Amino acid sequence: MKTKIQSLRDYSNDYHESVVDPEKFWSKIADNFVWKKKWDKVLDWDFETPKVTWFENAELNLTENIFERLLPTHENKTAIIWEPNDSEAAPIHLTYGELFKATCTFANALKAQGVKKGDRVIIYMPMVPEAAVAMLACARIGAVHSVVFAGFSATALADRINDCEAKMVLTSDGNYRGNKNIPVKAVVDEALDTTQFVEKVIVLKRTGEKVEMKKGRDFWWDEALEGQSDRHEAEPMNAEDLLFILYTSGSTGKPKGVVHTTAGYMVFTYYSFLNVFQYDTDDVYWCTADIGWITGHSYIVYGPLLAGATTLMFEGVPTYPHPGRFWEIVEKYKVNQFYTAPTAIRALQVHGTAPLEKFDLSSLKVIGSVGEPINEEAWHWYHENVGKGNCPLVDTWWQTETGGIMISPLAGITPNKPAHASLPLPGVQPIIVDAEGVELTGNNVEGNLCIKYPWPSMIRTTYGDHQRCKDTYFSTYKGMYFTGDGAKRDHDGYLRILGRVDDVINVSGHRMGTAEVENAIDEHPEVIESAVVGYPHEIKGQGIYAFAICDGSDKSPEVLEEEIKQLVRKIIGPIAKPEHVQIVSGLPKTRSGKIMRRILRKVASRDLSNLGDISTLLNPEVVEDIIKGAGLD
Ligand code: 7RM
Repeated sequence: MKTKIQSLRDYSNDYHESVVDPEKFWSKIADNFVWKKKWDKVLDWDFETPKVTWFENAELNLTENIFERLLPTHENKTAIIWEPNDSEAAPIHLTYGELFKATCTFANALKAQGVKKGDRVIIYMPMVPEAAVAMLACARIGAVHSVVFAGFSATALADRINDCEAKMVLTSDGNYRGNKNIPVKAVVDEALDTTQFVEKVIVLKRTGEKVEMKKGRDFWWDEALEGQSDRHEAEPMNAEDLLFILYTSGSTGKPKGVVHTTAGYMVFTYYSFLNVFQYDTDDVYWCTADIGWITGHSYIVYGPLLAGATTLMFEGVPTYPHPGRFWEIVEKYKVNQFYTAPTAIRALQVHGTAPLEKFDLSSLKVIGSVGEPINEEAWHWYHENVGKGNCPLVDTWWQTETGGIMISPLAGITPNKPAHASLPLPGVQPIIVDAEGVELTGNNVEGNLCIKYPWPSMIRTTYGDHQRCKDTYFSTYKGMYFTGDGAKRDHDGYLRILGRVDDVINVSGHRMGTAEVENAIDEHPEVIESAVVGYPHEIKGQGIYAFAICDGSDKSPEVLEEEIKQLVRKIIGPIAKPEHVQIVSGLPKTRSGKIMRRILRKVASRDLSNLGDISTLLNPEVVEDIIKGAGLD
């Protein structure tokens, strides 16, 4: 069996084999890698506990499968191209040979600072090559990285540090993002005031601004590297040893630490990268995500590097210094595969096609989308203007919890259907169920999306709280992994993802739990109760709309609204700041005291049709007030 699928027929055959004999299928893919010790059993699982073990008792180090395995043929091939925020500044090209040395040197530096196998290391950094090196160095020594998006607040960072009891934080002085310079080290300092686990902080000089360095705790990156050897013997890891923790929002409580382990994640990110993007040996591949999200982990760093690809990393934002920046970069590096989010497409769509026409995009072979459902209009705009009508568009559906792409066309192989994630990858067994969990077979069905069989890169647990993993993903429907998304299978059997069916809002491809935002709002001393919902937003996909009761406050609603917005920004970060805050006299409640979000969603969407029956509410009179307050009467 070839690893790379080359035709629809290959796809059908491989898909069939992966379902009939998953263990044989995945063991053949795993044979591409170097193992210090082979597995005793490919898969052991039950979705009740839940417990999932891939490649049981095997030993390996993921970075050996990037470096030692590929160096004989890839020593001088570019591994990472780094394009800085400032378009005039010099880019960096790192070959596989250079990246290996950088990884080993930093691995030795981490060890010298006391980091051991199993320790948790927080990476709170800009999009610079050192961030990728840091991830790889952790994997090299067996430390567990947890990358925190550098746009999160000190409180959000502190919560994550405390949850995983991180021993070290890797950060930078500042972070260039478009015309902004974000003082990240200052945020780390503030976070560390409320945590007790972190012993050392290593700080990369990026912007050169003055930062406070705490003696004995804070060290400069260069200082930490001094005198360290560029050779390092990889730590042998068990297949199921933790590779990383990545925090993500759900419908309840604080963000959960999604745990990914070594071998299964390695096998699946490699396999999915090669097949979805149809990467060829000399291609230049670019994914515009941030390494703070799962897309950055799987498809900027691990998948591409395991496949020996050239992966481009961009520090900046799509519209700086001009709205053609993405296309300028595509031309500059002759990018072949370009992978971005619908929100970025819609934001660029606003500028029309003029910025696109200035640049030569003829190198593009494949364009991709991820993070949220792509609407048909954006799909066509992207396909026609960026892909010039002749690049396959891969609409890739997956999640932090799935580790890798689950449902997607394979570029140039699966016939393209606008706004359809289309077909599952080999080894992935999605099903659509009704509210009772009964599988809806056949075509033309719509319901909740579940996965009924394990895949190698699936979530193993939520860090420190296995019960929460069980409750969130394996309890809604017995014996299945529940995605939280709705989906439809059309008359051709192609899947279309309809978006979240739980209390998760997808803002510009970033997941926000309504409960998380409500908790932040409730910190305001004058807020008695709040409710948060999502509503359709032209560019962001969804926007955040908050309702808050502030009885007895002397402040004007305008003042309260602004204070609440700023508070959420402070507690979680700019991405969670509500677009709208409406001060209300009450929230619509059912007789059992539950907030009727359905009504609030209608108000937030400015669509009062089919409001439904409100007579069963405990307080039907507040609905009129809310409608009036929203200016909809
Ligand atoms: C990769 C990523 C996961 C949630 C997921 C969906 C939504 C992601 C698509 C999509 C429709 C897509 N991980 N989602 N990709 N919806 N079509 N191609 O985004 O954990 O941050 O978010 O994102 O709702 O459950 S994530």
